[in-house]
Amino acid sequence: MNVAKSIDGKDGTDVGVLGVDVDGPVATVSFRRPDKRNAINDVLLSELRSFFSAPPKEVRVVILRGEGGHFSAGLDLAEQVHREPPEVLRHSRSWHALMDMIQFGGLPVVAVLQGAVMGGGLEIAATAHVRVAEPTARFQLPEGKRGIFVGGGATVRVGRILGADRMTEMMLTGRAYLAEDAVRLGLAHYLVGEGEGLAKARELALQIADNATLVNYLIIQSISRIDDMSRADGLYAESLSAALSQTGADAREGLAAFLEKRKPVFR
Ligand code: 1HE
Repeated sequence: MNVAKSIDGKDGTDVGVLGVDVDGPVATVSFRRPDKRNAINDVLLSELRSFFSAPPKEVRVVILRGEGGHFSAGLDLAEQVHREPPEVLRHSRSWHALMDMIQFGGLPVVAVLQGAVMGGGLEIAATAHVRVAEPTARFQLPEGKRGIFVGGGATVRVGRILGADRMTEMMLTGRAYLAEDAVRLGLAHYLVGEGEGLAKARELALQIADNATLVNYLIIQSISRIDDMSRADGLYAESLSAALSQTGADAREGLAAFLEKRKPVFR
């Protein structure tokens, strides 16, 4: 099923700037504003929200990518007009809600990172559970250079990947991390050759889709949430997740398949 839409509406405004292509259990979701380096405007935000709030039932894994050689150059600066503090607060909180929806919506997300992975683009990339970088990828938080602070979740997500110290330096100097450094620092998990990102993402997505959906759900929810907990609470939450996963049909199938030397088939 391909429900991708065209980029320009009749009135000249952007509509349909998110392509969605469902192939088996994998949905490939593409930012489609290549002329604007996939800068995130309100239409794109709203289409992302629509997709992640009700993904097609058959989808078990999502691939997130940008068209035209860039993941995303971040917030659409052309849309930024002067706003009063309460409006900025609401705007930032709406990004947070969407980023949480992507990270904790229940579907594993694999991101293909090429070209600009900047500002809000890096904030979106950091919600993905698996990140594949091509050699062209440049990871940057240029907000400091634009006279603003981050507002789409970078302090929590990028800050926890890099550590507060590195993120502070990254924002103060506006430096870009290239793909090799990004893998070393954890901003990406895989480095592949130019043009190989989507194929690698698909290979990983299909592997992930083979897992039991409950186990994928627990991996996505529990590990990150336990990271926010005290040691004692984290261990208790781990036991609850184990209790949920080890008592159902998936566990019986996984165990039986191992003993029978075959590939498990999960629901
Ligand atoms: C944009 C944007 C954008 C490109 N908003 N229009 N993000 C940034 O500060 C990054 C700003 N962008 C750049 O630094 C460069 O565009 C790139 C390094 C990404 C790419 O450079 P290049 O030479 O390939 O392209 P270009 O000629 O700079 O840009 C092509 C077009 O895309 C041009 O439009 P045109 O109509 O003149 O052709 C650019 O204006 C447009 N474009 N990036 C709007 N970001 C939740 S808070 C998050 C806060 C942030 O994300 S702040 C960081 C914003």
